[in-house]
Amino acid sequence: MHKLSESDLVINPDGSIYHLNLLPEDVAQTVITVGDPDRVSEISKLFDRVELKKGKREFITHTGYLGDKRITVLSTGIGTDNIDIVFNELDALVNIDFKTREIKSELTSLDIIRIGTSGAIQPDIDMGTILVSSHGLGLDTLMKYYKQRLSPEDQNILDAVNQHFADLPGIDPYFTSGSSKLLETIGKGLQRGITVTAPGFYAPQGRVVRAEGKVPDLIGKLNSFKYDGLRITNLEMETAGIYALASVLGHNALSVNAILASRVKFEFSNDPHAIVNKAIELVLERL
Ligand code: R1P
Repeated sequence: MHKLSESDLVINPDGSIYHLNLLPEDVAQTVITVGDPDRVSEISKLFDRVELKKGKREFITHTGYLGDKRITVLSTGIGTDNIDIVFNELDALVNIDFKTREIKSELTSLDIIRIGTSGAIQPDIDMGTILVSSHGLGLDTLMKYYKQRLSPEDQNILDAVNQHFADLPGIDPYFTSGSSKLLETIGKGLQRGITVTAPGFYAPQGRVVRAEGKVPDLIGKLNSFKYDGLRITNLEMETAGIYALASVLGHNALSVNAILASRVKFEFSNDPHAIVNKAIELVLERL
């Protein structure tokens, strides 16, 4: 069996994984990820019992129980560079034996649900909508570094995206479906669509403040894509990385988006907390 080196898998002197600062027994089979570290306690305060609170940098973790169900809620911070760390370390915590540094013979699939904020890019999607990502389309470069195997259907959709994006030089997206199991349970009856994951918040999402963007009409380009009833519905900064790495590592992932803004009507909610709380309550009820 291959033994992972001390520099490939960094374990702290207390036996915890390098960035997340967690021990293998700290992680539940159901994991909720959020971008904002303050959102962790907004979720765990709804648990019946919290058994553990740990953290390091932007990675705050609370594990507890909702009834009999053990749940871990963990903040990732912003962006797919953080998703790279969180997903590799979560996977290591459940699928690598930290004593022998070998991959376990029986692998665990976690159920991982992102609850995050997002902006709509279709005019019929109102602020306050809770939308699940049927797929993630990544405009960042994370998946340039991992081998990904796409289903034939996902490959067809990605081919159509590439054709649609042919006049956007330098943008070479990756594409992954969400977990069909979680879409049918937690995502049941909710609005769905392809979520675009951007490598930034301003020009990479078509915003203009002072620095001039160089992709003309990015939002128009994204919201005019159509494939067999599918369309791009919203923009944020983690979903595609979550879906792609979950699929590479064999975990089930779903992204639940609290729509705080309309990027086509140029509106931003005056009560973002209420929308995020609605998404949290909906997910916890369905777990
Ligand atoms: C940008 O403001 C952040 O908000 C969204 C984006 O994906 C990005 O992380 O998600 P969170 O509310 O989960 O942080």
